[in-house]
Amino acid sequence: MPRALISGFEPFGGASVNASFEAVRRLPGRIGTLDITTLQLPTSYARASKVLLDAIARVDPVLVLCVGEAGERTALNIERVAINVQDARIADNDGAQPVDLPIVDGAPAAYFTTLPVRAIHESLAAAGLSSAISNSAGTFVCNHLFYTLMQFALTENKRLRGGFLHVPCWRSDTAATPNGTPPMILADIVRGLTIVLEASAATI
Ligand code: PCA
Repeated sequence: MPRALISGFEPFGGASVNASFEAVRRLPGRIGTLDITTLQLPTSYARASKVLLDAIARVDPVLVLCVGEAGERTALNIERVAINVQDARIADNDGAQPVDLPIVDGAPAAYFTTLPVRAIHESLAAAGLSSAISNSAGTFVCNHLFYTLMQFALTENKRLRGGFLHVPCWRSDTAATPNGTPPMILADIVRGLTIVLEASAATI
């Protein structure tokens, strides 16, 4: 059975939970024909990619979906492109705050995802979920991880499909938005992940 590796992040920036891992850890062990392995990553420029690449070596997946929380976004954002920039507005969980630095010196400016962004967006919208194709994963740890994943996939493991999904903020304890309602309930974020994986598996 083909294996998929799905990662979420630990909380960062003083938050007590991270919607990405809250959703990822609720995925079933099997989705369609995919065998699912989940992983929590540190919100750390220095450590996140290493933990992911080690897990890829261990699990040997055909598909890797990394998921992160983007507090200001209200829709599921399937990311089209990762850029070779680290530029942090806040410190990561190790206290690192790089400014205007490349991720890999001399490497390409950007890599595209190898997931079918349009088909994923259309599947999410057809299921009634708020969705968008995003052309920027930012310049914080999520973009760094996404860039490292795509560089690995495109240069060292060409049968591996990879991509990144940003999900809205969700918190069980406090109101996530000024009017007190989170932009998306957790069950819908989990349903969205399942749909992203099904749409991605259809192209493998
Ligand atoms: N979101 C951050 C890093 C960890 C996460 O969940 C980001 O968008 O870069």
